[in-house]
Amino acid sequence: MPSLFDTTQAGDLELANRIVMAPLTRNRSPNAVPPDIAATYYSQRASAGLLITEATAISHQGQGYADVPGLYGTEQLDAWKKVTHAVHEANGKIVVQLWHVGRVSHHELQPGYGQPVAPSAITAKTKTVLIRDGVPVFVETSEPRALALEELPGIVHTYQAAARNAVETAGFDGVEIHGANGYLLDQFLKDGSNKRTDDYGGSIKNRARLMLEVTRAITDAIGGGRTGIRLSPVTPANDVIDSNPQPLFEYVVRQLAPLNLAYIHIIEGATGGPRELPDRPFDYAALKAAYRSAGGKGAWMVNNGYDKSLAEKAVADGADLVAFGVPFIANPDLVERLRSNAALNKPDKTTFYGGGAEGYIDYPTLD
Ligand code: 8OZ
Repeated sequence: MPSLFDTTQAGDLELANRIVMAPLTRNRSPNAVPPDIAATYYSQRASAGLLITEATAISHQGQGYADVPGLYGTEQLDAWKKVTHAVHEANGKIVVQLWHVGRVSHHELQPGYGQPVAPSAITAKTKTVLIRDGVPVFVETSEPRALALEELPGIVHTYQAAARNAVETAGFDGVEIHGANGYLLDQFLKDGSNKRTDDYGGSIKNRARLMLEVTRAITDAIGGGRTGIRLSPVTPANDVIDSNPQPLFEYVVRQLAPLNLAYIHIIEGATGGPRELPDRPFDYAALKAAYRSAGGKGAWMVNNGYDKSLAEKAVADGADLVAFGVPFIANPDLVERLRSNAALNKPDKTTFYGGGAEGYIDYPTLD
């Protein structure tokens, strides 16, 4: 019976254990450049089998929140290089999460103060964060414009360029495509936000097209074995829902199967909330079976509200990797604490988003 603490393989990535640090937005990157202390923060957590960075914008257009990092400028890539170097020095593995927020943005964050972009011109009933007079404030997202058909190849190309830069310039071990939580690719996937009448809207096949084109472009550039993807079939995050997610997501994973991805990362239930949604049941075992029966060999990563006993049960039930989010904010040595059944530090929510070293690199480790 495999244990959480056993080594494993995810595509080309050899992992020291099955415990993954989930992507965690921290809003500490003014001008989209990760600070020097990000190298400390990530390397402190390098005993995780795999670190997934906070969501990182592939372009200025892909930005939706104040002080989140990017991966499209030289200064940003140089800063990430310091992070990957520090993690590798600590014998860790790190992939960067590639992010385009789509409509979850504000015109003040967009190039030329333009409108955010989306599959359809429908404003998300959700908030984003701006910094006003040095203080983070929540604001309504701006009305988006629908992307023209002619713009979509450029979006695919931008994802591909970001993946190439991530691996070749910034030194990441791979990338995770952020296909979850109501951002651009999820907006195209789900019928609540995609009302297009062209080849990218309507049928399941059409709504999944952009995500699959992006994934294929990335695997062509850096190899499937260094590419993962994150999906959230039923989360209500950022006001994006689908009327019939089971066949939609089973289609997606069947199409992903031949790409030989490193892993599929599934958020079960509502992101950061309940794992079960009574009004939106979803059969995750059937999803995984659809992937495997289509020949998918990537590691199956599960996420959302896991503790040690739930994680052990998941691994016993066939999950390959378990991603922990908030516990990693407060416990740089989470792997050792789980292994030795030590108490966990309590996270301080007031320092999750924004600020500096406090609540970022000052959580204590076991002696
Ligand atoms: C928390 C705050 C802002 C963004 C996600 C990238 O939900 C995020 C995010 C989380 O995937």
